[in-house]
Amino acid sequence: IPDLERTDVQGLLNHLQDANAVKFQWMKRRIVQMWPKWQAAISSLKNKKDLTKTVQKKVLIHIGLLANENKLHFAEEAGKGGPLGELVQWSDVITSLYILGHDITVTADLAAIQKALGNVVAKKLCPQKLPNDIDLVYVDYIGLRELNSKIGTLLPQFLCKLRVVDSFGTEAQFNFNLYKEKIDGGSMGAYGRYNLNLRQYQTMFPHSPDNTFLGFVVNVKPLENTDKKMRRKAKALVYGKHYSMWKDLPNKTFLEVVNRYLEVHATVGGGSASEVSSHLPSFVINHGVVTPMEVQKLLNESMVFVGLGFPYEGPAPLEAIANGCFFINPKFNPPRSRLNTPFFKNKPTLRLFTSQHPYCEEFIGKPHVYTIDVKNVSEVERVMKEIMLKEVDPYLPFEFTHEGMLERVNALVQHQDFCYQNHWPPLKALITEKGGAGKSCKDVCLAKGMVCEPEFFNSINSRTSLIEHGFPCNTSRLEEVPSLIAPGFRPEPAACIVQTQALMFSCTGTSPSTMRLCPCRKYKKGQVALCVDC
Ligand code: U2F
Repeated sequence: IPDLERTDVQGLLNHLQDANAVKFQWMKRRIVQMWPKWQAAISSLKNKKDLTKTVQKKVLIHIGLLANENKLHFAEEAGKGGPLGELVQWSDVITSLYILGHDITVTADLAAIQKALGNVVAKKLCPQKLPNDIDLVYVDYIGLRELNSKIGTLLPQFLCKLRVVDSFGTEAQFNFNLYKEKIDGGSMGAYGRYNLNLRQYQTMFPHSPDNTFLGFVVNVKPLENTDKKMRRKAKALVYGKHYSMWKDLPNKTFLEVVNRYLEVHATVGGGSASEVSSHLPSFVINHGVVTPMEVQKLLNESMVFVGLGFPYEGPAPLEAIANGCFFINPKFNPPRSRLNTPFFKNKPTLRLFTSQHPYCEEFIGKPHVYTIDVKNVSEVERVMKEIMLKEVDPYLPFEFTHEGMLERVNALVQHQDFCYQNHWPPLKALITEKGGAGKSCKDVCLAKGMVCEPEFFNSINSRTSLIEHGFPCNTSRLEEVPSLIAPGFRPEPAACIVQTQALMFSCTGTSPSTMRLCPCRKYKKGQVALCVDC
């Protein structure tokens, strides 16, 4: 039975202990600051859903990126312009699991996780003694690699319990360890090849339907009328909290255009004041890296939040839109990916980034988001003129609210089970669609207002199913192969393709000559990870 009466934040903070007090400092502050919102969200969810029937899970959480603080400096850099997206997500995942009443253990060093795992024998997990009372293990790629190399090869009974928190997503060809074809881009080295169910990779945004959208939450302060007036006083806030994000900008002219209309503010750190300011145009009013509360205040006073092209897919643009700003989202043409961009070179995905923030581009769009080529000064000028004449209301998709996250995490923890192959979402949600040649199932489903649901691939993976959906498979040759585009039909020479390797099912796989049969499902409005009746 879950403990659903956790009203005291101290109970959660007690779980975040480490000899190095800095490790959890930023996360603890976020948790304390958001605690009243979490409390309101769980009360609201309890009114809508009977949570007393849910099952309490024993959950181990290992934050690998903090366990390597001496090399990676995530915690130390948190207040100096270093990456915070990951700390945002970990804080929110931990808080969700705690508030939903689960029995959690949080570790951020190798010795601590070894202890938490219990029966670890001389660098190897002893199969007979595997701690079988642990239901779920949340870890990141860094932690997973470390477990594997320092503790020993992970056993199937343990692997199926993993949930790998993975910002940018992992595709089938990077996960299946016997994938034979050459993959363009960088190495496979650091990531991938774990043969997990792809839905065990849990992402920050709903960008990879093969994986699970886990998410995070966005802080909103309701706008007062006076704020709206202040906004007219016209500030722009630039998205870029480390001077390195400004240093390599090919062209800062567009900021000059913005500055013709608005005062340009920023929160940039990463070095001494003189080092930082040497990389900023002189008209930029720099506040230095500030606390999340101060970011929110600046956003409340700003009219527009301006992307520089990096960082990719962070939380900040959602915060800006939720606090009533327009977001100028730099468009990438050609799109960026592991084929042409060092940042993505070794990431386990071939996903194409058509802008700095694809979620804002695809899921939010106008009137909140302007995805434009910022090198094109006249386009920036046109957009600024348009923005100056407009008002926009704050907007936050439900899936990024505290309640939205609790609803989603609750559903995932209760229903996803990769050890006993529990089938979820239920098959009744399956809607099968035929795709045109060269189209991925992600695109085929999206074009019909749905999402690709990998859980259902198995149910449509047969000659019979291909025939039922109009492919001439009673007369064509049958190819039974491991394939990223199965099930599907290739007209020339005519062949029906059926999958023989479940780890190769892929929502994103395409071939110019093949039409795919796709497992789609509808989703709850504002909560893409869930379907209406599941
Ligand atoms: C992304 O990580 P970032 O940390 O660079 O993402 P941001 O969108 O900049 O913001 C993270 C948080 O930092 C806060 C802001 C956000 O909640 O309110 N913040 C702050 O506290 N003080 C400031 O002065 C400015 C911002 C992404 F999330 C990661 O997954 C990627 O690894 C990384 C690189 O692409 O980008």
